[in-house]
Amino acid sequence: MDILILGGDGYLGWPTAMYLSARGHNVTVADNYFRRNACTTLDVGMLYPVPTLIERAKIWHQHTGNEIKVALGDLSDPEFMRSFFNGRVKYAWTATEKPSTAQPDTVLHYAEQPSAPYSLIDYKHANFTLQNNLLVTNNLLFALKDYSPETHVVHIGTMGEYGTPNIDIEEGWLEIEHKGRKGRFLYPRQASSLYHTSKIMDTDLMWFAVRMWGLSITDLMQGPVYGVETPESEIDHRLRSLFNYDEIFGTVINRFVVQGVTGYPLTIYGQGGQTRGYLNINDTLQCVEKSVLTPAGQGELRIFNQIMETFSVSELAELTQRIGQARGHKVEIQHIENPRKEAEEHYYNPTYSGLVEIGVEPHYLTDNVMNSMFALVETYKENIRKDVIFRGIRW
Ligand code: USQ
Repeated sequence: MDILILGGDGYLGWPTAMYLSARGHNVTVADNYFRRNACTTLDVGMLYPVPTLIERAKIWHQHTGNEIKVALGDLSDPEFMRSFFNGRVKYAWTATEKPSTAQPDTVLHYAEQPSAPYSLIDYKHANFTLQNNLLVTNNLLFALKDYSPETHVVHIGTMGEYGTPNIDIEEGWLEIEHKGRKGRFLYPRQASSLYHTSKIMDTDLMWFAVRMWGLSITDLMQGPVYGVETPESEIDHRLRSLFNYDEIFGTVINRFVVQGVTGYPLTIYGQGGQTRGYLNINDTLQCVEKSVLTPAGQGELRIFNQIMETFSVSELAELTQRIGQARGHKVEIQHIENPRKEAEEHYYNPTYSGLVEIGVEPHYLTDNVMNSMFALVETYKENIRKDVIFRGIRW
């Protein structure tokens, strides 16, 4: 398949590009380096330096002979987005002289500002989040309508769209009976950050485009992802995904492992009863691949909940402490005042069977997996900056 990955330089975009390239697909990545630039501007630190997208594509090509085409630009600019569908794309790097101009069979849409704290730094970062995330999605939908309505979109949404309701969470849709009549609606959504709210709005835009123009879209409601190593990154450490452990871009498990290694007391926000569905980065890759191989129908918005198991923050802290201490680290647990506004004790019972039904085989957060994350972070211990771990961006 011809697969275009929007946001191909990010934490998930680059590992996905290699995973699909290794499995015989023709992959193009597009990115504007938002994530790297934001990390530099906000001085958040990264566990290790990561080569540019072009360098990574060249390293991948040297090792495998496979080509990942690179295009650099801002997808919130409609002309850049449309260039992938109207034959005007200008690549920043390709391995071959004449790149194919075929329209993609699939577009993976990761090109979003992905951080809840970033979206609430101040009104400027809130505006950027809304502007980038909604315009990229809208530009994609119009490009498909105008040039390529049969292309299947796989979008990364978030479990945070549902919030933490006091009823079971279904996979995207809810059958409602009201005054004796029944209808099927998007499951009620109520996010607890502006970033998560932008993803709700994405879903609404995509649902509109599916109804009006018959597009084919899969929306993956993903939970927080952990991990870094994938089979493809094991080929050469320079192919590893970027790894953040700061308050803005680091997800909680990755942060806790770094805190454990560096002796920083684990930052449990509030009571620690916040429960979420988590998944290993390797399962993100599987879920996306299975979704690509079994596309949604034309005129279908298909929604899967992309999580493999649930944990509370306190359970994650206890696991980190147990594994860290067995490896000789001093791992303290601390509860700090929650900078976020979120329920700290709540009901949480999401359904997540759809992806397993299309062939995903879950990896779980076992002691072995935690040990391998610790082992990797330990090798970069000298790089860890304690000053970026907590800065207290308040809601
Ligand atoms: N938390 C702590 N201490 C920390 C960091 C986080 O207690 O040091 C808590 C948070 O308050 C939250 C939970 O851990 O209750 C998860 O936080 P997170 O930062 O790992 O995840 P979140 O902000 O929800 O966002 C991440 C990704 C986002 C994705 C989302 C999925 O950054 O792109 O959409 O996970 S979900 O959480 O299911 O909405």
